[in-house]
Amino acid sequence: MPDGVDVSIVLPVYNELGHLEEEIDRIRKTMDESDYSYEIMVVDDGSTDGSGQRLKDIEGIRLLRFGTNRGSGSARKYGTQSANGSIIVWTDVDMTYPNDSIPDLLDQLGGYDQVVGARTTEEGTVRLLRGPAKWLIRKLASYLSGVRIPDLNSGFRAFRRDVALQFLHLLPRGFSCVTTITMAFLSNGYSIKYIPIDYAPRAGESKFHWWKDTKRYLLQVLRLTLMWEPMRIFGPPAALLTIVGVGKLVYDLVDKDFRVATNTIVILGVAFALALIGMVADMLVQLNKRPHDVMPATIE
Ligand SMILES: Nc1nc2c(ncn2[C@@H]2O[C@H](COP(=O)(O)OP(=O)(O)O)[C@@H](O)[C@H]2O)c(=O)[nH]1
Ligand SMILES: [Mg+2]
Repeated sequence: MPDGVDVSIVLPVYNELGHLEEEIDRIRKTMDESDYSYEIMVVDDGSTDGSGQRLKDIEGIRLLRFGTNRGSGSARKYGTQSANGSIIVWTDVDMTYPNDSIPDLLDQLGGYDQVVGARTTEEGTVRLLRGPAKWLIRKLASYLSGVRIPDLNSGFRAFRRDVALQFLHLLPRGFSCVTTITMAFLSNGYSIKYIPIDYAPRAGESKFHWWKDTKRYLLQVLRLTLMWEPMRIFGPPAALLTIVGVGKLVYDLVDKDFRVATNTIVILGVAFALALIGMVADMLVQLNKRPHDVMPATIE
């Protein structure tokens, strides 16, 4: 495989035997027809259906195999780490994403640090439950990062490797790694462009567990916000309690003849504590800033 290719396409694989080659073939075909030089980097961790063996027989791909299963996030992380391309593409190997239009995705990257294919419909498993839960988490993430996010957990994206390397150590092992890379870029001043894509029914079985993985999504969004924008979590409740507490204090002073009620003191005390925690957290964020950020994408 050549060093210094334009694009590395990182494919996490876990039990996708039925359509593995079809996906790799259609990616190869579309990339061969494009002007981009590329490598395909497949990461299998402990597939039990023979995907790993099959991959060994496929020529012209770079293969990373782990004996222990850790999750798609871990696979994407190590794939990205060992990739040669200056641009990384992440996608699924399950026939859902329009992998035959990866060059179109790449064409959109100019002037941006990341391009994400935003799904217009939610075709996932347990759609009724997954839909509202994902909507809520997406709204929360939009508020917490201060940017509108049309699709928080799309698995179809291209981004600059040098920017992403700054955040690779933060990627969780599981599915919320796609959420993490979005929030890492947005919260650190990098740009993301969203383009609408179609999303096809999945071949084979989804590895997403609606309850376990949704819980992790939520936790990860909160964790990342605490890490980069803590005031967005502590600020609003502190402000609200201060307003309520001061209002109550004035009421006590005027109407209750200066006898300040216990609940007034409790409310003001909690407001003060929240503000203080927020400020200390914010100070930690400022102190931990990197001295040399990778510069955001410029326009020609
Ligand atoms: N290496 C590896 N890949 C995984 C693992 N879990 C899922 N994947 C792959 O990650 C991609 C996304 O998983 P998928 O089940 O489609 O999740 P969904 O799109 O959220 O339903 C697919 O290509 C899977 O084969 C894992 O534990 N290890
Ligand atoms: Mg999928």
